[in-house]
Amino acid sequence: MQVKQSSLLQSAVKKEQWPQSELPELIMVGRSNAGKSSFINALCNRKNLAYVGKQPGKTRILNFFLINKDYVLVDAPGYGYAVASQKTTIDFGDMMEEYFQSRSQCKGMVMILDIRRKPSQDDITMLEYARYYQVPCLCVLTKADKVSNNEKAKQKQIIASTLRMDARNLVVVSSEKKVGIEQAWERMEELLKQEG
Ligand SMILES: Nc1nc2c(ncn2[C@@H]2O[C@H](COP(=O)(O)OP(=O)(O)OP(=O)(O)O)[C@@H](O)[C@H]2O)c(=O)[nH]1
Ligand SMILES: [Mg+2]
Repeated sequence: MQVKQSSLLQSAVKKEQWPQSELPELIMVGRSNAGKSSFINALCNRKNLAYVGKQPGKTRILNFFLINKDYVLVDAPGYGYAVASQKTTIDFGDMMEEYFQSRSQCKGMVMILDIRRKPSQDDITMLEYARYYQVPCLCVLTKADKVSNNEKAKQKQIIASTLRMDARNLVVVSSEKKVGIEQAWERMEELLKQEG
């Protein structure tokens, strides 16, 4: 997909601030530092649209991005940040449940995972939320530039089996080297164009 225009539609700390848009929307989730913001930047061919933090766990809000006036991508806060308090973790779960429950324009969840790491319990829990609310999921394995081809294939298998997902629902990308971004858009557009 050619992204001609992308902009921050809204930064929201609470539900009342979520934009009223009726455009199809995808929520991007992943543990802190997995590479969500970098992936959104790569998708939009922008350097600094979504904030790429040097310090993990910086983004504590939902950022809604408008893409070509057609779609909305939501950058969710990274979870699993080591020093996040118990309270923050609970708030995060509440926020996601609130989002899935009430955001009927949400067409899917895109989970960003660092290809080098085994998915965490938090990743599994996020997928369970989405499955519970019948939100389709796509997994994007990023930072592919950091591993060999052998390692890529091996990690893909490990990640698919840990998450109990079909390996076909995993897309391998590098936001840094702009590899796999077009394929990721294709899969994301399939989700965005679903009826209902
Ligand atoms: N080599 C390489 N580094 C990457 C890639 N994607 C992200 N990074 C790096 O990984 C770090 C974290 O990336 P972010 O995009 O900020 O991660 P995030 O998931 O948005 O993190 P939070 O907002 O803290 O949850 C940054 O230093 C990025 O430069 C990639 O494809 N390749
Ligand atoms: Mg981020």
